[in-house]
Parts: sequence; structure tokens; C-alpha cells
Amino acid sequence: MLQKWWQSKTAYQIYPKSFYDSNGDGIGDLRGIIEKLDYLKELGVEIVWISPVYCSPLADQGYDISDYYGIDPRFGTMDDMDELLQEAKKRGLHIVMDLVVNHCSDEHVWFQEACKDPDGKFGRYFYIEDWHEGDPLPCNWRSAFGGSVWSRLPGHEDKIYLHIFHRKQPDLNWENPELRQEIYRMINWWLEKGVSGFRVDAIINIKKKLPYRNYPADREDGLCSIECMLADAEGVIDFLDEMAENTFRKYDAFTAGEVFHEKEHELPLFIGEHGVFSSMFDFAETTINTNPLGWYAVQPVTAEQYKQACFFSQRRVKDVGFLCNIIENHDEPRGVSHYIPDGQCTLAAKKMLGGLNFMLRGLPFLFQGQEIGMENRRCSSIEEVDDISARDEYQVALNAGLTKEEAMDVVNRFSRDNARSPFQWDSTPNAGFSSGTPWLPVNANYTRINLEAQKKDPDSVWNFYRALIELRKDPKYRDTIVFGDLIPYLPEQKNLMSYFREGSGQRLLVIGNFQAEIQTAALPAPVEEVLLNNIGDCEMKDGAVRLQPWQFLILKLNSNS
Ligand code: TEU
Ligand code: CA
Repeated sequence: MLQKWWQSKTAYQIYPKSFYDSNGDGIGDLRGIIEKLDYLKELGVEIVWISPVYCSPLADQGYDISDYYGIDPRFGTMDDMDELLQEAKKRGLHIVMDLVVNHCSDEHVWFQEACKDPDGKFGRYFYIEDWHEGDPLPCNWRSAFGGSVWSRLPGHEDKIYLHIFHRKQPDLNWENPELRQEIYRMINWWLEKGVSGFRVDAIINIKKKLPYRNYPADREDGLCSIECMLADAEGVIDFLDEMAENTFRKYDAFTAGEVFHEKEHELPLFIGEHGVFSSMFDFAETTINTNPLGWYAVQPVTAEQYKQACFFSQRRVKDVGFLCNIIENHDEPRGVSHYIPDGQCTLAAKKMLGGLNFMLRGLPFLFQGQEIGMENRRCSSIEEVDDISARDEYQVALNAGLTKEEAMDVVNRFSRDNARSPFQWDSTPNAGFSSGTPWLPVNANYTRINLEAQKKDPDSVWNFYRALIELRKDPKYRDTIVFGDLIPYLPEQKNLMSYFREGSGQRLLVIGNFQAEIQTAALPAPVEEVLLNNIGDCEMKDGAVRLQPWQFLILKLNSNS
């Protein structure tokens, strides 16, 4: 496989609203990111994806864009953006923007014009249909945040428009070549400015199955998950290939697709040698146990399930391309709270989870705060919850007969607010995030879990992540870790997750004891060196290693045996 400029790096996601507030208004901003670039450099990451900072009414926290060419004043100015790009470049950091083009905001001028003249040029930028009170809707698809995908077009009694997400996020009509050209122009404008690429939001949804039709209802609301339509729609790749040809490929840009529900035969078309994207996120782990009924019906993830999901993805892409590996992002609960059983979330367990994920073949993508082991933040009532998705799921849980307390437990397990609470910089008020009132409260555990304390502590989660990042860069191991094969080792041994990384004439063994009990694992070859160990002791004898609860090791094996 041809090697690409981005493959050997470590990537990092910033959720700007919660990263660092430079002016005390409680909202993280671009100047806040500029101030923290040295921190990112020190951590060792080299690709930085910034969640949306474009002009937006923030109905979905910036994933509803009202001007693709403007920075929302809450986040700063275009001058700040230009400075950020320059300062990042000086430090060898690549900035990756969020590309949200399945939909825009209902406050975007395109939609406002479409409302004025639904039959005109801008009407054709959206999916608008005639509809009269009492008529059936064109289809029974459910929007991502609850309710029908159809809402009344403002100003028109007899027209409706389609939105797969919130009603303030009207879907853009990709069947219209004029709209597509507008989008390519915008992408190139940003690439000309010096961004290194994009994370591509919700992209599978741009291809709709037309004409509209109903699918069997999967809940009492009579609606069906959008997955039914996606399974039926063909041709998304044609749009994406045209987009890549007109934009990304001309700039050798890095692109990471947020792709769910792709068809098996499309995988090489997405991320193969001539794929439409450089890479895409692996969601096999985050979607374990998902249930069409809603969050309330989701069972906790077991160690065996986690391991199998990772190995499944690795097997699937090994000859095809490179995945972006994550334990969390701004839509997910904190990985350490989600994958480690309640009450077991120790320092060692956090490091083990991070190490197992980081060493997978692919591009490791850290989400802000992951590097210090930030945890879910509990809310006691739904009024404290900002996330529109969590608010909907709360109602879904109540409708299913759960009590308010039970529904809040569900929300606390899955709310997107879990990942969106402010970064915990230090132990001063508001965790050093802001001198004002943070838009979302900080996690009360910040006095215990914060960056400043962890930098001083050689055993901290932070120093462990630093060591992982350094190892990935180390010329001695880089090629094996970045490009080597991944081969599961002892996959049948319960609560043991272990694999070889093999290539460039050497063999590493990555082992995690995914449980709170000791276990012993046979060693396949003599160990030359312990490259990383999250606990300290490492008891090896008679060709086996005795692993402490949550122990994680990277071993260099003797490659002649
Ligand atoms: O998420 C898209 C998306 O498909 C998710 O809602 C996904 O179904 C869910 O996370 C599965 O667990 C993206 C953004 O990441 C999200 O923040 C936005 O709300 C959404 O698009 C709309 O732009
Ligand atoms: Ca601010």
C-alpha cells in the first residue's frame, strides 16, 4: 500500500465550545485553541480536527451552519481562524475542519430564499414537497432527534421540507448539480486557506432513496429508523467521487468520513487506494448493542464484545485501507465510563483501554480530555441536559414505561453532554476552562482529574498517552506500529484482548487484561523488551505472563522464534 503523509501521525479532536475560553464568556473559542497549541504540540499529536466553528444558531451545537464562509462570533473571527492556521503550521500541526454538507441551518440564506420562493433556484437546493393537512406524509422516516423527517415549510401552509436531523437542519438536495458545485467551491476555498482536510459529517445520508416510500414501523410512533432508507439507497459513492475529484484530490487533503451503515462492497470505494476519503471512523465499538427501540434498550458492553468488534473491523479493512480508531467523540459517552464496568474505572483500566485502542492498526484519534481520562458527568434532572438527542431519548424512555429516575440513568449513560463538559485544565474554579460561567457545567471531579496534576505525575493517564504517542513516532517501531499487520492472539481467552503487530522484521505483542481479576496468558515467544507497562510489575516465567487486573503491556518479541 502506498504510504500517505497522514498515516503515521496521531490525531486529536477539539470540541471548541468546551476546550478553552479565552475571554470569560463561558464559551470555548478560537483564541482559546491558539493559546493551547503549544499544549497540543507537547502532547505530540499532529492532526487536529476542530468541530464546527462556522456561523450557526447552535441548534445542534454548530452542526447547523448558517454561513460556511463565516466564523460564528461566539467562537471568534476569520482573523482568529487565519492566525490559528498560521500558528498551527509553525508548530507542524495540521488543522482539519468539520465538513457538514448533508444539511445546513434553516437560518442559512439558501433556506431563507427557498422559503420565499420554493419553486425557484434555492427551492431546488432542498427537498420540498407539496402537502395538505390530512394527507399522508411522503414517507414515514424518523429524524435522528425524534419525530418525522418532514416539517412544514415556514410561510407555506401547503409545503413541507425534509430534515434527517433536527428541523433546524434542512437536508441539502445533492441531486441538484448546482448545489453540488456550490459545495465544492466552498471546500476549495477552505483548502486554499490552508486547512489540511476535513472530517466529513453524516455523509452517508446525502443519498436518499427516491421516490419516497414507507418502511415497516419499528416503534409505536409508526415511523422507521433512517437505516431502512439508507440500506435501500444506492449511489452515494458517485456523489462522493465527484466531490473528491473536484476538491480533496487536488490538494492531497486528509479526509475522515463519518460513515455509518455503508454497504460491504462500498468499503474499498470509501477508503481503498482510490477511495473517496483518506479514512473513515471505526464505529463498530461505539455501536455495540445499539437497539432500534432507543438508548433505554441498550445493554452494557462486555470486554468480549469490545474485543470482537475491534477484531472484526481490523479484519474487514486489513487489505483495503486505514480506519480512524476512537474510544469516544463528541457524540459518545466517555470511553472509560462506557467500556469499563461501573466501579472499576481505575487508573490502570483507563490506560489499558486507551492502549488497546491506540495500538490497533489505523489512525489513533483522541478526543479532548481522553488523554487525562475524563469521565461521564452525571445530571440529576433532564433540565440540566443540553443535548437535543438526550432530551429526545429521555422522552422515548418515559414512553416505554421507565420512571423518571430510570430514564435519567439512561440519559447519564449515553448523553452527548458527557463528552461535552469543559476540558479539565487545572484545579482552579471551573477547572481553569473559563473565568466566567461555563456554558455546560464542569465535571465535579476536576479537582482530582485535571491536566496540571497529571503532568506532574509520572504515572498519570496523560503521561501514559504521551508514551504511546512517542512510541508511534519512534523510528525503531514506527513502521511496525503504523503499517504492520494486526493478528489477534489468543482471541478465545476470555477477557483477554491481545494481538500482534507484525512487520518490518519485528513482532510486538499488545496485551490487555480486560477484567478486575488476575489472569495468566501464555507467551508465544521469548520477550526481548517490555516497551510499555501500565502497572509496573511484570511477572513473566515459564513462558507465561501473570497479568494484574487491567494490566496492559506492549512486548517486543524475539523475532527469530
Ligand atoms: O452525527 C451523525 C450521526 O449519524 C450521529 O447522530 C450518529 O447516528 C450517532 O452518533 C450514533 O451514535 C453527526 C455529528 O457528529 C453530530 O454531532 C450531529 O448532531 C449530526 O451529525 C448532525 O450534523
Ligand atoms: Ca469565549
